[in-house]
Amino acid sequence: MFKQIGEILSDSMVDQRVCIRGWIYRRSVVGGVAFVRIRDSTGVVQVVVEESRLGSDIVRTLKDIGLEASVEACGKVVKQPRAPTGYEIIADYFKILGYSRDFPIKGGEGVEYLLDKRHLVLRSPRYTAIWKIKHTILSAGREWFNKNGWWEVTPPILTASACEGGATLFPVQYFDKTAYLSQSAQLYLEVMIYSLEKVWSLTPSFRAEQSRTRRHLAEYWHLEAEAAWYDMNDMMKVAEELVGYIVGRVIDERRSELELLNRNIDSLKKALEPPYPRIKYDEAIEILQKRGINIQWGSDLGADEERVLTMEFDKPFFVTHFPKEIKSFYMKLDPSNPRVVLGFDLLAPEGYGEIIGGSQREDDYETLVKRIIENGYKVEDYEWYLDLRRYGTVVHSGFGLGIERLLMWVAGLDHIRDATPFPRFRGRIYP
Ligand code: NSS
Repeated sequence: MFKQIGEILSDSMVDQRVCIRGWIYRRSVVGGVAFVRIRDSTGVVQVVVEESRLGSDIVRTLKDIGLEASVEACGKVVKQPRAPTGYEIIADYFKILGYSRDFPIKGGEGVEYLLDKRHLVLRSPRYTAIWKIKHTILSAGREWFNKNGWWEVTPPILTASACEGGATLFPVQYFDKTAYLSQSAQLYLEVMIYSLEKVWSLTPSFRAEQSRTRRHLAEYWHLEAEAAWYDMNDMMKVAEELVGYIVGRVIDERRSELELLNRNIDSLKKALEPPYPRIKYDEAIEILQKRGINIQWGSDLGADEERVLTMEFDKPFFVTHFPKEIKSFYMKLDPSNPRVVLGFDLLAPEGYGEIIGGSQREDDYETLVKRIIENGYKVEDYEWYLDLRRYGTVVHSGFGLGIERLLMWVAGLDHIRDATPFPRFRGRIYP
């Protein structure tokens, strides 16, 4: 019966009669012959429709029809070096299933228009390649945790308190109260380690980011891990092994998609070899100052600063020991220098910057209460979280990996909106 296009693009199919179905991706009509490129989820093949075989009606229809009409076709496979994917089908049967008139994307449209037409744009081979790479990233991430003895858990999305600061919280009407969409599962994962010790989750996270940037979404997929008994270094090892494993799986399984996106695979391969370099925030500031960036100790590293730092490394690298003022309340203060926290970011090379944020958690009750107050939160909102320090506190650490950030780097995308089918930003929630 019907074959997928990917299956027929091979020498072993030459001279066989096959049937395919899909959508018209490109077409041209020269004299009495239509050259119709058809795509499905697996590839593109050229189908040759000749007036002399199939009549003039179908060729005339193909001349006028819009792109993206759905069709089915049968015919013999021939090798054709001049055809875009090396083979073509000489049709003995061709049928239009779903008409398309004046398909609204012709090339050269602006960003906002294309976002309005996102439901149609997503079909292009470029996006198809991106979704497949994302699939493999998700599958490899899950597999890494499952193979290494971690438990998957299901934290809530409707939450009562902030994890990553009040400024980016999305309030929602929750019966007669206000609740918030989760920014991170972390605080709930911290609860779960007292039951399962090593836990992970994959959930949507929400950030009401006020400005639109290349690397911020209002809704993104968050892969998070938390483990009892792990200190910061133990957790950084988890992060680098996880990332190395995911990148390895993508290179093995998604090579043709990476090639379609013109991704330099040799640069990506450098990430296959953990350990990744580690520098302290202090060194990061020194490097930036040497490179002529006007930044003082105590300032946060933004996208621009991170980009400069990534030029120093050809694989992912960690920045650690940030000033406590620029990091979250739950990060453990470094006992040897309590001005800084035992926190780490993992930055992707080639200009990409932060893909993971993590830390050892403050496990001391008194210090944590002080940190909650210092950060302007109400202690009563965190009583349940403080209970974890009252009843059998342990050393523990965790991190969160932004799936779209990782995908941006792995696939070599310029903008995070291309890393998710339906991007959400301030001012836009369509479609
Ligand atoms: O704010 S993070 O740096 N850290 C946390 O949320 C911790 N509570 C995670 C944890 O320890 N369990 O966010 C983690 C990652 C960050 O490195 C990015 O890769 C991604 O989440 N992230 C985002 N991706 C896309 N858009 C936005 N707005 C965004 N914010 C964070």
